Amino acid sequence: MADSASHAAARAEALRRSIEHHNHRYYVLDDPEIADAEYDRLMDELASLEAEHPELISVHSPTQRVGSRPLEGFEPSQHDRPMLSLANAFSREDVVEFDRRLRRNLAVDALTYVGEPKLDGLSINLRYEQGRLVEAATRGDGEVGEQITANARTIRSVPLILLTDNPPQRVEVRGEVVIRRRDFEALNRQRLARDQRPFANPRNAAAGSLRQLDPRITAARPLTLFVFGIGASSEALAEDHLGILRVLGDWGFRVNQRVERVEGADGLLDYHDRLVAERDDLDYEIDGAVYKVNDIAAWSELGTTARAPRWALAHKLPAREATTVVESILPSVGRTGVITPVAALQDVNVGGVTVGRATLHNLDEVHRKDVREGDTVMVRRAGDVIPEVVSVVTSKRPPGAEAWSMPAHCPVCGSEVVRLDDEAAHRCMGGLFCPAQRVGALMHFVSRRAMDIDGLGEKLVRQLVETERVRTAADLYQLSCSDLLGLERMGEKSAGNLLRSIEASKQTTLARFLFALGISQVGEVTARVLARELGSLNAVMNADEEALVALPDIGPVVAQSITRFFEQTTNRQVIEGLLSAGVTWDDPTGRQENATDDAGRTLEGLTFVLTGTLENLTRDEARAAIEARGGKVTGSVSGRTNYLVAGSDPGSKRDKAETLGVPVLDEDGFQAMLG
Ligand code: 9MJ
Repeated sequence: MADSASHAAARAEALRRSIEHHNHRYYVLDDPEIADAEYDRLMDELASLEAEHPELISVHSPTQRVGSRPLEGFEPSQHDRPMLSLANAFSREDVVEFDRRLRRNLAVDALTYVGEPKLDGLSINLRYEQGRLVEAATRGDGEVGEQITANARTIRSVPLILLTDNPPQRVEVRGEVVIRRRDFEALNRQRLARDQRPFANPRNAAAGSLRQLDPRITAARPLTLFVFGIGASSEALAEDHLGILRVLGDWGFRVNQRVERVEGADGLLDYHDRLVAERDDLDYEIDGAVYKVNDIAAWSELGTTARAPRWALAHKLPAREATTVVESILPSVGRTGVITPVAALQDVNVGGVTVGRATLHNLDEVHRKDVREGDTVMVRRAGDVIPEVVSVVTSKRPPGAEAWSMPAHCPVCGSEVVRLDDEAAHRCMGGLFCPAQRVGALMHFVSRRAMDIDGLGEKLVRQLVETERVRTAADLYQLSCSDLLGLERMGEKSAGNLLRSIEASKQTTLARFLFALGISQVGEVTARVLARELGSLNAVMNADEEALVALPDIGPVVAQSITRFFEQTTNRQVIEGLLSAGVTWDDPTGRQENATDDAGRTLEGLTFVLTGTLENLTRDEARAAIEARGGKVTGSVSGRTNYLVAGSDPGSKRDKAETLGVPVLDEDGFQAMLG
């Protein structure tokens, strides 16, 4: 027995070391040695071992990174050594003067420095005892910060155990937590898709993520730690700063690759210039260069002021923000019909690039920031992302400037613009007709589960639209062989195949046809309900909201979207075109296709709400799976909700479900329920 326990302990230790090693390869060196599946297998083995032998679990196990429960609040945490800020230099003269002053104070002719990019994130202090992470804290006022240990543990580039056999007894490691640019863009895309307000910039996102009381939320945010030094240490680690950074790298931390040894003031200025030139290519936001004297013996000689060490300097980079005037606010129609307000600006140079437009995201954002035509605004450009309006200088507002409103009609096609009740976005309702939406609408129309026209990929659809051979779906049925032969890489054989495929698609079902129209909120399942319950296209087109809401599984938002769609004369014209081209169905209800689904209506009568990201299903797929089993999906949690399905980063819906006592399913629980 004792033998098997000690065997398990040894195996667990070996697994932890191996996992930490691969973690370091992946999250710090960006150079994994094994496939994700293999890594998962190691984690699974460790987790089962720990489940069998709970006495083996410790907070330093990689399985425990996201283990903790939400906190009530943050405890204060006193740093062993204060976290000072940095003195600033705004000009080249400031840098030359810094070097001159230090050389004078040290009575030397020349100094060697270390140049570092100054990352724009949140500084943290990590305390390790005997090589194990015991506490993490924000900078706070420099003396006392907030303890965020559970959150820091979720950051994969924070080693839980240092990769060394002889760590100091106690040491503070310091660095900057950031969100890399590509991770930030993905995070904001995800937030917009969930109608959550996007973060203004990576810094705010990183700061907000670290200050979450629930570490599970932090765990879902793509945070990265770059270390730049140490605080108090029970042992001297090296004689110079580069040596310290080397030791930190050996311990498993990420040290910025653009850290360099530079000589004298000329070296510093040259380092700064190169950083400015490379700024847009960096994957993280920086707001300056940091210069540090390399020789640590000189640090105590130079000492510190009340705020900052005398041996270091932050040299600011040119600002990426500028003020300019909003000439007009234009509604811009995207390929799915979503209308984005865009500010047309008086051209302005922002950090070396001329900016003439900035996104305002959606109408709520325009109102929240209260941006009006004629306003003077602050705009920000960060890397390659679309410039944004940050705020309005209200003192400069011209008299009579009026609040902006979304136009009632699409600026591209004149169809009605509607905001469906539970969406942040406004949409053009002319889905079948609007030139801005042509490619998107056609791709959907021809897709396998819609009209199922084989051989029409996106490239081809684009060519057909760009050469104006096709404007609406109805035009597809007018294509001739000679129309197709003029296109790139289109031979007689493929043209013939495509025409046959188009011809074959004419015989369809009403359900498929309704789905193919691409009505917002109408997926396959709703299309089938409409076909089954109403029986004919005319009945669907003429149903009012009241009649639609009376149908099973159709709520007010879907009903509104359907009636608005068919109210557009332009959409009706396209539908007429399709019918007169010969699109038809014998079996209006598509009963055959329904048959298989009706067999398993295991979720009949149950109402679900979806939140967060599921790993193996998109939101639409999860919805379809529920609807196919007779269940219903609604947008918000209420007393009538039977289950909340919560993926990662679930947001406020989860809190609400817990308050109301609504059971919460994770992805596994949900899959089990689907069978
Ligand atoms: C940042 N933010 O990247 C320091 N920093 O050193 C770097 N901050 C720093 N160094 C001493 N690279 C105090 C702050």
